[in-house]
Amino acid sequence: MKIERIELREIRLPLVAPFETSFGRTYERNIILLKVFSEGLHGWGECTVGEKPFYNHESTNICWTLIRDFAGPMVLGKEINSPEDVPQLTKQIRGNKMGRAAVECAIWDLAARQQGVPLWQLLGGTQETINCGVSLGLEDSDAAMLAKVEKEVSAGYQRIKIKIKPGRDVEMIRALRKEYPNIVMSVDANSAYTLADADLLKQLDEFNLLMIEQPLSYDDIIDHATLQPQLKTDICLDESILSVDDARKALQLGACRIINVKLGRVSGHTEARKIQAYCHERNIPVWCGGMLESGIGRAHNIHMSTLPGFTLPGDVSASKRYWTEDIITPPVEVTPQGTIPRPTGVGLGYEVNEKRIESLTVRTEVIK
Ligand code: OSB
Ligand code: MG
Repeated sequence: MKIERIELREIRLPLVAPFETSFGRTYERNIILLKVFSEGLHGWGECTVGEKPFYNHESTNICWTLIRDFAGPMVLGKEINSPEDVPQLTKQIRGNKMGRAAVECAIWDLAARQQGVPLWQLLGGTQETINCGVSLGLEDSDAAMLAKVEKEVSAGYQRIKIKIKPGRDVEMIRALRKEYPNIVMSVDANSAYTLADADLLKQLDEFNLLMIEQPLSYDDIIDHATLQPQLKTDICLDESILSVDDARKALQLGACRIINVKLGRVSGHTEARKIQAYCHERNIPVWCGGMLESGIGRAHNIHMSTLPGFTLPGDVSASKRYWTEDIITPPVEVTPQGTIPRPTGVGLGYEVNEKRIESLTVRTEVIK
């Protein structure tokens, strides 16, 4: 196939509730969507970048420029035999993986539509349902955190992840564990600590957590390798893992025992599959992280999560937790068992609500 045209658009989508991590609070999303065209068919991608460069170095505006001026033009008009060729076409770009991933993911959807199969099938997915957890943003009081835990446990989610930051960590988790001693619980620090906090982090061991996600710097592997042997709790790396090479190095050094896979962070489905394969061969559990995606990014996450080895519950949860109305129909729904069945339709397997997208659009650009 040859990509004939790429429609870029930015939509503004308010969250149903603010989402707070150690790096800040998000009230509404500004999301870049891509529609790629070839031979009368199209595919959809979503750029999973944040509005501000606080999770990683990328931002919505940075990615807009990156896709428009570089990643988009690099794939236009090129002979693409498989979506796995795309990383090769954009590899001259250093970093900026979320921008590159958005283009690659849209081409995966297009390729699945061309072949008339669901995306999970093209990716090699084997699981009929995926396991779902939730990621709970910080609230000022423990009572408010408890109310959120209560709601999601009753909804059936298999794992509850709590955001932590200095000052909102050990005592908050103690309060939550007191009420919920037996649920599967994890914490995510989004790089809010340093090795000087090792003693504090060790105190989390008493709460029988499934994992502690990214305690130390967003670009670190070495210090995590110093920390992991001091903890009983498994460390899971998120921010630090940008490629299968990073995953290999982190595991070789003993910096973590679990890996969170995010399509944007690792530059798309091709690299995500390499990480999944590397970990699966070694019995290292992986799970799919989330970036407050709209329905298109969420659907890509669901397809990826059907791959073997995605056994731990991911951060892929129901659309209604984020949006009053999603941009896909039907919205993503989670069963009372905390699972999402894999879609049966061609490509992403959800209908994209273009009318709604149009009404949310704040800018557009066509690359051809
Ligand atoms: O670290 O997993 C993270 C959201 C934005 C940036 C980073 C992270 C998150 C989440 C939310 O935890 C996951 C989701 O519900 O989409
Ligand atoms: Mg994380």
